[in-house]
Amino acid sequence: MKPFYITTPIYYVTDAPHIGHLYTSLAADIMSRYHRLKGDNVWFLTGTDEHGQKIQKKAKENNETPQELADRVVERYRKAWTRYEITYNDFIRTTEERHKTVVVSFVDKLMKSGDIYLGGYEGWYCIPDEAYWTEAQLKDGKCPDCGRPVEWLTEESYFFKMSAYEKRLLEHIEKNPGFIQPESRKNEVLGFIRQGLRDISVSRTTITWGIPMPKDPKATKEHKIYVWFDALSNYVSALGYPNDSKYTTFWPEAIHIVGKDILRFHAVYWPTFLMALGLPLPKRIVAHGWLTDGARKISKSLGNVVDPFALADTYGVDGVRYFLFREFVFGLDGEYTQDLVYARINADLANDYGNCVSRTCSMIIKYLGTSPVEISKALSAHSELKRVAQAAVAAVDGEMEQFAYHKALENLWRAVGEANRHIESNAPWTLAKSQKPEDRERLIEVLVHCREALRMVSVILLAFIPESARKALDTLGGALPDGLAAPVQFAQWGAAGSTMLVKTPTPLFPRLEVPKTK
Ligand code: ME8
Repeated sequence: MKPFYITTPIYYVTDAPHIGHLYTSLAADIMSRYHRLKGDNVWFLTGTDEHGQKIQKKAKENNETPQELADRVVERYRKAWTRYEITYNDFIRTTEERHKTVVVSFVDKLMKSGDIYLGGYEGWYCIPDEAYWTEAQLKDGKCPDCGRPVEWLTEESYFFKMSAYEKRLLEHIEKNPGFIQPESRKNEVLGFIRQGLRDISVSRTTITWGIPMPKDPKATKEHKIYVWFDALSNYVSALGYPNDSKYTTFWPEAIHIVGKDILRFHAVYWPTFLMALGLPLPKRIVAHGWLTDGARKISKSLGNVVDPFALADTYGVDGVRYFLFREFVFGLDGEYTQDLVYARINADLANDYGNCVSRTCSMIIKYLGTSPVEISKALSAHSELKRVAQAAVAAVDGEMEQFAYHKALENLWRAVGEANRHIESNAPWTLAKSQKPEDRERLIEVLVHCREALRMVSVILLAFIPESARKALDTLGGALPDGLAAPVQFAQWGAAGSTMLVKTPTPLFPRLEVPKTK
């Protein structure tokens, strides 16, 4: 079995998840499910980022400890992922011992090799404001916020020698064209590196909520490890680095899915940390765009968040899963509006797909009887629908390899559209009235082809809309047999054999009532 390792960012526990977090986690879930269908050995990691100033500050505002805040919010994430049937294999929290030990061992190693060194952070400081300013930010040599005098401050800090890895990182990106995806984002990263990498501060003396730096007699203050160094290490610590076989199996296959906001941390900081540690780099880093509202990123701080639970209540889990990956191009920003969700669900899911499954099964029951029928002959006949369905399913793998979820779905819907046309143009209800044997044969052929095309499409849809696809397959008499090594092969024409135990359909996606806007 081919190992396949996919990760989401670990989310901050400052607040409950919103539609943006959901989007990334669903992307990883769909990809995981698709690779399981292919028979790969999948490891899907998600989790939460629980240290740092943001969390410390938020906990203080709430009058709770950072750990209490983390323990409370992590449950919101877990519940949301359960609601959306997100099939992660592991959930890491950075406050867990298994993680902290690895982070400390990494820092220790880099201190010994000299890649992390003690230095000073220098800058202007406004004591009343506790704020650092650069020379350029000062106003007439004074604090730009309060106008009071500033002092030159040197704060002790540990630095990571990122500058030493600039050339190697550039070479790696150039030699491995698929390392950063999509291409446009890769160019942004290259542009950033070419401006020159500077050593970065990897410790903080001003915060208490973090992993302590290893003891160092040279340090005059207590340092906590910089939250990004801590957080990025989760992808390795969660695999049980260094001794667990999960690490050796999965790490070389790692694919990180991230939002474009945190690409630099993943495509510059993380690879240089790994180079310094002498560890292999992840295979791919795939950055997606933002879901926006009025062209502004949807985020808690902008106050325009959309709650995953409310979405599921209104549109259904599979409605949301489908919408997000059919409507938007992974990699580009996507403007979220309610109207788009209603339109997609009603047109594509209720009308095109759900209705086609329903009418096909009803007609099979009505005209062909529910007993198994001899269908091999019908299956071997040619039709445009057969051609389109086979082409659609064959194209999916290439699209998924490119993380082009929308194209995979677009292809599958071509087959669904063709099935609907096949029904309209052959009018099975007319054929059923005829007494001619060739019309009877044609009737069987038309319905068998529709059922087969829908069955094939539904096998792939198990990755996208799992519950509905399972229900559709069951109705179509094509439930996935247990124990298939690579279930995706069941999406081949004729793979379900020549019996067809179709069931009375119930609506897969009831049409949603679109609220009237004023
Ligand atoms: O950055 N559209 O956590 P975070 C699409 N802890 N995706 C969005 C989004 C939006 N409007 N808003 C958020 C952190 N996301 C760090 C990560 S990883 C080692 C540490 C998604 O809670 C997107 O994946 O701020 C983005 O990168 C992530 O949530 C940021 O989550």
